[in-house]
Amino acid sequence: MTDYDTVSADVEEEEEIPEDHPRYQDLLTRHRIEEGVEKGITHLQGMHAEGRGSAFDYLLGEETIPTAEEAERAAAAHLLLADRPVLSINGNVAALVPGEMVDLAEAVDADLEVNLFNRTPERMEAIADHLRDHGAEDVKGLEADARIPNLDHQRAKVDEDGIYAADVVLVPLEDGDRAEALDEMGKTEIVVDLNPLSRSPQVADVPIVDNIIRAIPNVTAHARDLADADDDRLRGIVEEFDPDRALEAAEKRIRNGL
Ligand code: PTJ
Repeated sequence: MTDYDTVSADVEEEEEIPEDHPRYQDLLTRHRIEEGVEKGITHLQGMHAEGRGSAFDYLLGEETIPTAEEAERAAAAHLLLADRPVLSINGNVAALVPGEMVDLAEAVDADLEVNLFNRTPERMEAIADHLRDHGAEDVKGLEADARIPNLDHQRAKVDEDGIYAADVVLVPLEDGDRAEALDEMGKTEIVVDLNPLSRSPQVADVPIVDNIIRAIPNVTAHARDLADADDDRLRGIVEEFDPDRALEAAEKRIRNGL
């Protein structure tokens, strides 16, 4: 029998966390964020963000609800239809799902771009290196030769041939005004956020209310499943998806339980 009491904050390697622990996913997430902070990838504020996410995930039952699964399929269809899809990476995303983001970028032929709220050259480099260690060939965001209009903080800094020129952008884990500014630029936005009331999912074309640890592998699996689908079929999936219904269903699950 596993002695769960020995699974404490002093876990050094994630393999030490027993997979049959009832809070396995949460312990794994916490461990990756702590490690991200130690490596200079994740900002200390990322721990607060993770705490918020974790509370919502607890209320959602720590599972992918049916409307999130629909959103993940719609996201895959959007990314496959896109001419210039870009996946945006911040310090939490880099710590939690680096290899999974590289896999998704490969599955839908998207670029990866580092975009930070607490931007420093050291963190930009550390995250780009971390993504390269997980198989990324080209990492954008370091040039920062363009600006998102109507946004006066560090997240406005983007690559001209990356987020600035993208038609579809995946925006994970940020409750902020960038999503609105990207929306004003006419971009299609896919947002991953466990809080359906956050600003970013509220303006998204596809709000995915799910833990990023589950969401990204699911989007990749749908993209692989749809790899041979023609554009009409992909457009059908996109049109069938209703963002308001998805947000309502997630909020209902959080407020009322099952
Ligand atoms: O790396 P930087 O400098 O760009 O900073 C990134 C953080 C995350 C610190 C910054 O974007 C931030 O402060 O974010 P917020 O405003 O706390 O928003 C993060 C959102 O992500 C919240 O709505 C959380 O509920 C949600 N969230 C946190 N962890 C997860 C999550 N959603 C999905 N999966 C998660 N694991």
